Amino acid sequence: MNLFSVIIHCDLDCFYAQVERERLQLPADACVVVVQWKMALAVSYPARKFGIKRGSDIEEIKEAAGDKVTIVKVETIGAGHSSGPEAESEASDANANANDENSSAKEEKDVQGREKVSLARYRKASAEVFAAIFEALKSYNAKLERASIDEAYIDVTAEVDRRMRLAEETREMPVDTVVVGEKLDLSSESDVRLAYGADISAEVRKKVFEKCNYTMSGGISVNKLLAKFASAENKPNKQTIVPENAISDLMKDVPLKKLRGLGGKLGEKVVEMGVTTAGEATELTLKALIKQLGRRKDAEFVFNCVRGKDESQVVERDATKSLLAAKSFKPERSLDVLEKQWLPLLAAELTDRMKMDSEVNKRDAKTLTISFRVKQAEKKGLTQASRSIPMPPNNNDDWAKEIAEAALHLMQNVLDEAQFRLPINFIGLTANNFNDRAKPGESITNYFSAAAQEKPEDELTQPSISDVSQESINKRRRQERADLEMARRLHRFESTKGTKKPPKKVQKTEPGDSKQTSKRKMASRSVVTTLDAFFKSQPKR
Ligand code: TTP
Ligand code: CA
Ligand code: CA
Repeated sequence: MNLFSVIIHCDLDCFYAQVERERLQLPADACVVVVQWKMALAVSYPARKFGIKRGSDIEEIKEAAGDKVTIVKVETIGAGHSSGPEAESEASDANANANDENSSAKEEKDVQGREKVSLARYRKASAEVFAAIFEALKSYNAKLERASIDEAYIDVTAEVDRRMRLAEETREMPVDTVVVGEKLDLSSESDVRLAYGADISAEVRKKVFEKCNYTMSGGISVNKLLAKFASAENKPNKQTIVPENAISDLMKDVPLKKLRGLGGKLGEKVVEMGVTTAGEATELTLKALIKQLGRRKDAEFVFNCVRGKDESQVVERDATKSLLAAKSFKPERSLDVLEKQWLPLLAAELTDRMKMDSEVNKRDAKTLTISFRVKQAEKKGLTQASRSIPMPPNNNDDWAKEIAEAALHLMQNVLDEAQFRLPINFIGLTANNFNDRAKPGESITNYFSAAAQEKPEDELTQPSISDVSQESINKRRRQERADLEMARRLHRFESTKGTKKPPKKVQKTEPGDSKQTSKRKMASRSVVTTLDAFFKSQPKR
């Protein structure tokens, strides 16, 4: 294992809930729950004290916290109205909006049938966060990989090298830093490097807080796997170091499903072998793992992962590889309904996002893919089908219409094939295979774009279908135009970045607002270490 790498993983705390708290100008300690179709998606940390979790039902939420909690519905687009920022759901109405006793289950179902969720608000917030992260890192030689809408890996190895060479300052560990294990081993170069990493992590988190008022948690370790694990250890608004000497102790009790890559089917297959923690899994031989998992590659991945080993690199990845507009709905037997209602809505959403993406990321999608779940004639259940064509050019106002028509045509072709037929209960329109117009060095601006590789936004829903109004599409467009303007402003701001030298004296950093800092005690196995004297005596490299 390369113990000289320093990797930071940062992840926003209760991201959508923080976005809504800021939008509604609520205090830092507000209990905010963001719900989608009556189920909690994001829960602020104060609200979690009432036992509210992701997945909690809206009735449970009200029962647990009554009027102490602000429930905000995820914005939707579709028929009749938009619950977007320009609609009525502003601060004072936010509670009424979701707490309205008259909104019966049936009405909710109807809304699901007409509308789809829109993550535009959170994408925009994500762009602002990444702009702040860039600002914090701009004069450093750091690699950044955007891992999702609210998290990133940063390889700061080179910057740590530089700081170690310059180390003259007296410094302390950032205040909100937790070290897993006894303490940092000050005679180990790897640990010293992590301490420098903790400084950088604190700087990044502080910048995000100053610019966006969002708290973010950080993990600092020698690889991505451990950094990701660490960032989740002491949420919210803390950063956690996993030093080398703590790895084996740490892995002993870690549930397999908490490790990156083992949360899903692969992890389940390992659990089938009678182990539940990473420590237990270290007893499994590579041979046994190959036998159980089939592929040597998977077995090796698991073998290393449970030992805290991860060779994967931070890949400088900026913009998302594809843009997706998707909707799940009640199985639909009429192509007419799909043609009139869902395709225009999805095509409008996709073209709006492509226009914004084109401006910000200086690229154009070459391929349009339509994917949908369709019935297989011979078998029970639905199966995924997808077809791609060259993206229709954006040369007139009917771009969305052309895309909807092209998608319909592709869908008809599939339905003409003997093995497929209606119904369909999911449609996704994807723009991918981008043609890059950016000049070298411009890729930094890519971060102002939408979220990373996206999943269908409302896969879990089973609504029915009715009319889609042009008005709500127009409203959505107005909002996207405002978003685009914001992205442009951010772009202008970023393009003026200078080559400021880093400050000589590293300040003690205090990211975040103490009001919002968790009162939760640090884990008993963790201590905060002062490195004052140590850094003074470090040999120069
Ligand atoms: P997470 O980072 O998983 O969670 P979180 O930010 O809400 O909370 P934490 O402090 O524990 O990190 O997800 C980021 C956002 O993505 C979250 O606010 C809501 C959204 N999300 C979904 O919409 N569906 C999901 O299944 C998950 C996991 C997240
Ligand atoms: Ca998060
Ligand atoms: Ca996350």
